[in-house]
Formats: sequence, structure tokens, C-alpha cells
Amino acid sequence: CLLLRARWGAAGPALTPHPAARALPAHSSSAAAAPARFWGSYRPHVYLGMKTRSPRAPVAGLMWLRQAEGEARLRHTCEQSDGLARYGWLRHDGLHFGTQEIRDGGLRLRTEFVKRPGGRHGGDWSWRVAARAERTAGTPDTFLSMFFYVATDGQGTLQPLVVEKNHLVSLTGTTEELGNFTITFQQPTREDGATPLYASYNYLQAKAEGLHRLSDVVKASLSPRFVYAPPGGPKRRYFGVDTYQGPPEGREPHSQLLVHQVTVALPCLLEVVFESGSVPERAGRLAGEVLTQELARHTAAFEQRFERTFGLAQKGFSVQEQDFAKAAFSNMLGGMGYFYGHSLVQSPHSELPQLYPEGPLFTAVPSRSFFPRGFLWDEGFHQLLLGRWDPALSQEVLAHWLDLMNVEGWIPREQILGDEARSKVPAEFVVQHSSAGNPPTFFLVLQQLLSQGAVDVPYLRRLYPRLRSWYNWYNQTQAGPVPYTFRWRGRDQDPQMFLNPKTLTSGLDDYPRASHPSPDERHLDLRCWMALASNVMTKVARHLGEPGGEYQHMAEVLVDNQLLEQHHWAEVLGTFADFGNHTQAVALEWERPRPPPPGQPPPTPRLLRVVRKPPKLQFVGGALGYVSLFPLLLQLLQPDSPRLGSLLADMRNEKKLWTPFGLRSLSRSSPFYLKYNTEHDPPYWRGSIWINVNYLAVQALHHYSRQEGPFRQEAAALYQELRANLIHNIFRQYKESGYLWEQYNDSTGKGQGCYPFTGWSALVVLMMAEEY
Ligand code: 6A9
Repeated sequence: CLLLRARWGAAGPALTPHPAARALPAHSSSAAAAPARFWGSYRPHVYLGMKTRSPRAPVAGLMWLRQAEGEARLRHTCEQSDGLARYGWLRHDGLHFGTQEIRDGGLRLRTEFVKRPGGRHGGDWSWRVAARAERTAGTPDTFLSMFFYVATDGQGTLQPLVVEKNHLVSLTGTTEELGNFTITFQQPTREDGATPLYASYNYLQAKAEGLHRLSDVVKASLSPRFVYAPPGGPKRRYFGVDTYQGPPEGREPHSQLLVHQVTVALPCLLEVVFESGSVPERAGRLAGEVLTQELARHTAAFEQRFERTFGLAQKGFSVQEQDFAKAAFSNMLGGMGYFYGHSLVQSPHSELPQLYPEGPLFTAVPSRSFFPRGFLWDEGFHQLLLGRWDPALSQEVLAHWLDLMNVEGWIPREQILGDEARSKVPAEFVVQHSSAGNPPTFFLVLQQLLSQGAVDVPYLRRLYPRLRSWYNWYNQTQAGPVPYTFRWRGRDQDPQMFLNPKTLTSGLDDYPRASHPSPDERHLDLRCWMALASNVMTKVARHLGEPGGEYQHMAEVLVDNQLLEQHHWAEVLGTFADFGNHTQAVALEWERPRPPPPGQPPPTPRLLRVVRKPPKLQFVGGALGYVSLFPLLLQLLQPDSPRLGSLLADMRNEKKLWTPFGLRSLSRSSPFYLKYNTEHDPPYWRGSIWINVNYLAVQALHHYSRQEGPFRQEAAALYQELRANLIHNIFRQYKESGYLWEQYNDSTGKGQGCYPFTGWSALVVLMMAEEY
């Protein structure tokens, strides 16, 4: 309904694109300009899918159904509620191939793809899907349906070639950017790839409202009237795609959908071959033995490049640990998506949310199931990992993000572009506010790329005007009450509804801040981010031979340890802290409802905040945790600063931040530790272990262990211990649960929040490699 209410209006500044030339030249993602990246597994939200990097790309995908279960549980989009024991890319090089393993109950799927360059439209690719039943006692004699589909997204045509009524053997198609192509569904075989396998076929041709409705269309068309009758075997009924009535009246069909359903006994092997019409000549079809060889060749190259890049074998990690690291890395890279569409933006100049200018985004995503879309500060961390593997890729991602900037220098924090992305997000979370920031972690990426010597000057020159505006946006709109201090805008309204009003923009959501949001606040983490930003802008300006005096000045002031202490060192608390209108004497209590007027039902009681002692301007007590560590995390403290010693002590203290699994987000001694924020809002950044911040900690400890100073030994010891704890626990959780997680429990180390959550946790690879 938000979408319906959105309307085009006089485009205020919030909706006006940034005037600088785009960081990405026009058509830079096209098949002509970047053929090697044209096709990819750029649909992270489905278990297996491919599309091209174009606005209205046709898509290919896989669904499956375990027929023996007797009910229609169709698998398609990555859903936690599917309860899969594991899934994720085990190997993926971002360009040529990927290998994924999926375990669904007793079913084991191996999905692989390989691309082959050629022609003018991004070349060919093939899929191989091998399925088998795990040999565990009690596994029913499974037979399985796999649904391979191709769908258009508002442009292009598909022509099926159907034999024997129901058997789609191939299809031809045409789209704007692919020209003509053919897709062939190879005969199913046993796992050896040679012995043909009996199969039943079903076929569906349908119109769908859009790509976000494909599961619905297939589900709605399923009928149990089909019979699978292998020679000599029992006859069994199964669900097959049958007919589809079409979208509800009045909804324009946007997608043309073709589905090839194959029903087979396990084990089996299926291949799908995409051939581009402009490939002049082929040295044999990319299937069977040829496909096997190509997979082997790319896998071998991956293994070598991984070791060259991260050196984990050389560091003595076991094969099992290396496999874990390869899976973490591959799922990050293989989980990249290409999105296209509008954000929905609320600006102070308009009454209702409005459509932001349309644009593309090529980005990694935090989680293929729960958050399959771009998040600004998450992405900086993702690219710290991917930039080691492929700096050109990270530069392209950065450019995509910066091209989403408006004239004010703002970039929306959460990118929900296109119908598929939007269909995964509850309406109240869709709207982005043009006054809302998020930590500018792309400066971490730039810093790293610069130190790798991996940034080319023309690229940086195109980025520069946008970087300047971005920097200015933070500097001006998030300025604090006193010069050289900063304040996150957009804290929760209605403070009485929360134990502590959240600060979503900081990325640390419910981390405790001043109890009473006010313009007097100074936020320590933001100040430290600005020090980093100023420092990197200085380097960028220098690299380009541009005058960077203003940045250098800011960098010097913000890194000045005396001024930092003046603004943020709380002597009474013995730590760095935020400053604001604050009281620690707050609690949530049930409202005592007033007796209702006669004949009326009693009102539902609400849980409200009571303030036992009035707030006053002071340093924010009771909040020791990640925020307090920021001057250390971003390496602003001088190596001989006594404050460094005290932060190290707080870190190592088990009553405060230390756990055997990593640093907890909030001190165990804080009154907010593991506290609910409302009746329904469980603690988030109030104790659990988050890997992005732990990565910064490990990186900073490594830095301080190499600086002459009184705390060098201590930093070195903590570095070793913290690194080992994090690696061991994330590895153990992966082994036990099959996944990387959003966060980890600070008393058990168990993964929690959503899964698989590769973003952030995959930084474990850099910790293993000791690449900082
Ligand atoms: C909720 C509802 C299925 C919260 O990883 C992304 C972000 C981080 O940037 C942030 O620091 N996560 C962290 O505190 C997840 C945020 C999800 C908000 C939208 C939509 C889910 O729909």
C-alpha cells in the first residue's frame, strides 16, 4: 500500500541525482563492455539462479520438490523456514564457475555452473545438478522433481520446443541484450553422466505478474494427477505443473515463464545448456565430459589462486579449515547480486514517500535468505574481503554505490530495488529517509585498495566529485553541537516507547546511547568514522594531485588525542563515551490502565519507559562496549596513550567485553546488557558478538602490536588470543550447524540471528590470512 501511495511529485533535492558524471561510464555492465561478467549467479535470493547484468534481464532458475513426502513443498527462494541443513557456494570465482552444495532433509544436491566466453552477448553457460539420497537408515526411496525455468522480465520472447505433449526439450529466445539464444535440457542420466535414466516430464508455459510471483505461479499450477511409472517399478502419483489460470484480473502479466519439470529416481544428474546465438563456432557442446573437464580446470585454478591470495595452507590450516574458508569466501562472492530499480524515499520536503531515480546496483549481500539486498555499511566490510581477490570488482561495486548518490551527497542505506527485492521486505521497512546516514565504510575499502596499490587514477578521478559530496553530506548534516563533534540523526521518535531509543543509522541499532535524544548529543563512533573519512580523503586528494587541505586539516584535528579526550573521555566512567542528555535510571513498566468508562472494554496495557531520575547533560554511562572502543578500533589512539592501556584492559576483562568466542558488543556489567528494548524487541547489539567489529578489533590489535610503545606486548598477546578465539568459534559453528551466522552468543558462542549470513562472518578468512 506504501507503493500505491507513492507518487511522482515535484522532485525535491532528495530525489535529484548527483550532477557529476557517473562513476561508471554508460553501458559499462553491458555484454559488449564487460562480457566476462555479463552472466552470473546474480540472484542471491534463490537457491540456484542466473541472470545478466541488465535492467530487465531474463532469468533462469531451479526449483525442486521431494515427491515422496506426499505434500507439495516446493523449494525455490532461500527461506529459513525451509529448514535446509545447509546450502551455499563451496567454490566460486566470481567469473567462470561455481559449485554449491545443498542438503534438504535426506536429499543432497550439488549445483554447478560454468561459463564459456564467445560471441558478442556474454557467451555460453551450462548447469549441472546432481542429486542423491543420503544413505541414512529410514530414508524413503526418494524420487524427485526438478523444475528448470526461464522467465522474461518485461522484454524479450521465449519459444518452447515441446515433444510428446509434455516434454520441453529446448527453447529459443530473444532479448534486447542477449540477441538470440537456445537453452537445451539434456537427457537425465545416472550419476556417471552416461547411463540414461527413466523420467517423467511436465511442462508449463505461463504469464506471471512479475519475477516475484514465479513460485506462486508454479505452486498454483501443480496437480497431483500425474503418474510416475518406471519400467519394472511401482507406479506412483506425483505433483506436476499442469495449467495455470493466469494472474488475477487487472494485473498486467510482466513475465513470460517456461518450466521444464523432470521427475526421476535418485541418484541422478541433469544438465542445462545455454548457447548464445552469436558464438560463431563451438569446440563441442558444453555438456557431459567437456563440462566435467571445464569444471575441473576452473576448480584447479581456484585452488591455486585462493592459496596465492590468502596463503592458508602455508600457514598450516588443516584441509577442513581451508575448505571452510573457501566456502565462506565463495558464498560471499557467489552471493553477489545485480539489482535494478527505485528506492522509496521520504524527504523532509514531501509529505509522502516518493520514488527515487531508477538505477542499477551490483553488490554483495549480507544474507541470501533474509537480507538479499544491498546494505551500505555492510558492503564496505564485504569488499574488504572481495577486494583482496579482485580489486577491480570492488572498485566497480563502489562505483555502483556512489552512482546512487543524490545532489545532496546522500546514498540510501538499504537498497530495495525491483519487485523481487521489495517482495521480501515488510512495508514499514521499505522507506529510506534522506536524513539517515550509515557508517561510511567505503572509506575503509578505499584505504585498503590504495594501500594495495590497486586503484587506477582515471577511476579515482571519476569517483572524486562524488566522494567529496558524500564526505560533505556527513560533515554537514551529521555535525554535532560543538565544532569537530558529530551526531547521528534519525534516532527513534517516541523515546517513552523504548528502554533506550534506537540509533539504526549508526548500524549498531539498539546499542545504548543518551536516554533522551537531543541536539546536544555527541556520538563517539561517528566522530571516529569521520576521522577515518578525513584521513582517506586526504590520501585520495594526494593521489590525484588535488588540493586536499580541508581534509588534512580535519584529519589532524579529529586524530588529535587531546581534543578527542576533551570531547569523549569520561573520567568518571574511566572510558570513552557518547555525550548527551542522559539518565541511567530508566526501566520498562506496564502502564497502569485507567478504568474504562462504563460499558467500554479496558484498554490494552502498554509497556512504557519510566524515568526514575531526570536526565542531565553528561557522558553516557552504563554503555561500555563497541562504541567505547572506537578510538582503538579505527586506530586513532597514539600507541603511547594511557587510554589505549585502559581499553585493552576492558577488552580483556571477562566481566566486561572478553569472551572465549570474541568480543561481546556490550559489557556484561552494563545495565542494558541483554535487555529487551520493548516487549517484542529482543536485545541485538546488547551483548552478542558481531564479526565486523571484531574484525576491526583484530586489525587494530595487529596494528598496535607493531608500534613501539608501552602496550605493544599486551596488544600482541590480545591479538593472538582474540584472533584464535574468533576463528575457532566461527569454524566450530559452521561445522556444527552448516552455516555462518549473523551474530554469535556471548555465553555459548552459538550462531544466532539469521542464517546463512555470510556478510561479516566471512571476514574470518582475512583473520585466518592475517591480511589487514
Ligand atoms: C528488516 C525485515 C525479511 C541489522 O545486515 C544488515 C543490517 C545491518 O546493517 C545492521 O547493522 N542488519 C544490523 O543492526 C539487518 C537489518 C534489517 C533491517 C530490515 C526487514 C526482514 O525482512
